[in-house]
Amino acid sequence: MKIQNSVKLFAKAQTLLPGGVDSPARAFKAVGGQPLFIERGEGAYLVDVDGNRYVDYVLSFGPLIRGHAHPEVVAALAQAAARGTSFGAPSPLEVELAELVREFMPNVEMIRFVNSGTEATMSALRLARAYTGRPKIVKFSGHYHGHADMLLVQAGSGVATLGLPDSPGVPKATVADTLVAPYNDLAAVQQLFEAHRNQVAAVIVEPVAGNMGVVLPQPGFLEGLRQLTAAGGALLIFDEVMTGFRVHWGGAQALYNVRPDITTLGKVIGGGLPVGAYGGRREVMEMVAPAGPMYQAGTLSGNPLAMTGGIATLKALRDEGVWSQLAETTATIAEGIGRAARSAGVPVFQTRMGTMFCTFFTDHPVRDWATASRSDTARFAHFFSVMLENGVYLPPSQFEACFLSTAHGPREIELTLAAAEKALHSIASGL
Ligand code: KE4
Repeated sequence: MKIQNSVKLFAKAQTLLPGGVDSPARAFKAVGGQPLFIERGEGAYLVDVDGNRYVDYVLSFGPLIRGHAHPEVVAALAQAAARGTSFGAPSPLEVELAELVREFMPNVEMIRFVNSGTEATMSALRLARAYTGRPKIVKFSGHYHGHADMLLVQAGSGVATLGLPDSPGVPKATVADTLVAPYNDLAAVQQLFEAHRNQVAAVIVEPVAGNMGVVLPQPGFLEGLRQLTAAGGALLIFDEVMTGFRVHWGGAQALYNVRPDITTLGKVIGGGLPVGAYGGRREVMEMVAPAGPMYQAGTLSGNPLAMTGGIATLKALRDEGVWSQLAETTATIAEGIGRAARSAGVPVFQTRMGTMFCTFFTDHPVRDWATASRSDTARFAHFFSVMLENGVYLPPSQFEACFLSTAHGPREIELTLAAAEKALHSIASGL
C-alpha cells in the first residue's frame, strides 16, 4: 500500500502539532506504523492522501451514523452556512434540536448545548456538585469522559491506549474528590458511599462502556446504580456522548430502562460538527445560569452549523427501519469476524450493542478494565495492520469501539469479512 504522501505530511505535522496529531487517539501508537492523512470521506469509506480507500469503522469515533458527507447533511450545512455560521445570540435551530433530543430521550427535559463531550461532562459534574452541595464524584476505571482534570483518573480511550498512569499537570487536589470503582462492581460503589457518607454528589458512568473496547453492563448493574444514588442522595449521570443514538435510538437509558438525573451527549447530535450537551430533570437543569446560579458559558455553544448537522442526522434516525438495518449489519459483521477467528483458532471475546462492536483478543470474558486490559494488544495490532492493508480502517487501539453507519451495506460486509479472514489466519500462522 503506497502511503508516501501520508509519510511526508506526518513528518511535517510532527514539527507543528504535538505527535503530529490533534488527538492522541489518532496517533497509531498502539498499532505501529503512522497515522494516515485523510483527503475525504465518502459514505462508508475514507480516502487517504495517496488515494487508498478504506471501509471506515471509526466514523470520527462515532458521530457519522449516516456515513461521511451524506448529501442531505452536506446540503443542510451549506444552506445554514450561507445564512451565517454563528450569531452569539439564540437561534431557532437550538430549540429544534433540543425538541428532537427530547423526542428520543424524554428524560432530557431540558438541555444545554456546548462544544464537546469534555465540556458536557465537566459541566454536568459542576451541576451535580452545585445541586447537591457535595464534593465527591464516583467514576469507573477504564471509562473515559473527556479530558477535564477531575476525570483524568484511571481513564480509558487514549489514556488507556498510551498506558499513561493518568496525566501530569493534574494537581492532586483536583482529583482528591474523584473516587474510582471497577465497572460492573456494585459492592465497590456501595462501599464508597458508606466510606463517604453524604459526600457523593454524583456517579458518572458510561452505561455501555465504549472506551476500553465495548464492555456491556452486567444484568442489574445500571438499575443498582440508580437505587444506590437515589438512596444516597447523589445524582446519576449517564455519559451517553458515545452511546447516545448509538446503542439504541433512545440511548442506553431507553435500552436498559434506567432514568439518569443528568445525561451527557455529543458526537451523533452534531452529525460531525463540534458539539456536546448536558441535560436532564428540569429542577436540576434550572440550576444552570442564567436560570440559576451555576455558571457555564460558551462562544459557539448551540451554533447554527452544529445544530444543523445534528438536526439533519437525528431526523433520519426516526425511521425504526434504519435501526433494525443498522443492528442487523453490525451483527453480521461481528458474527462474521467471530466465525473467522474460530476457524483460524484465534481466541477472541466479542461484544456489541446496537451500532457499536468490539473484538477483544483474549480467551476470557471481558467485564471491566481489569479483564479488558489483559487482552493481547500485540495480536490486536497485527489484526489492525492486516485489516488496513486489505482496505478496512478500524480504530487504532484495542481499547476503542467500532462504529457502523447507514452507508455500510453488503459490499462493505463482504470486503470486511474477507479482510478479517486473512488477518485472523495471518495471526494463527504467526506471520
Ligand atoms: P470529546 O471531548 O472528545 O468530544 O468527548 C469526550 C468523551 C466523553 N464521553 C465519552 C463517553 C466519550 O467517548 C468521549 C470521547 N470519545 C473518544 C473516543 N474514545 C474521542 C476520541 C478522541 O479523543 O480523539
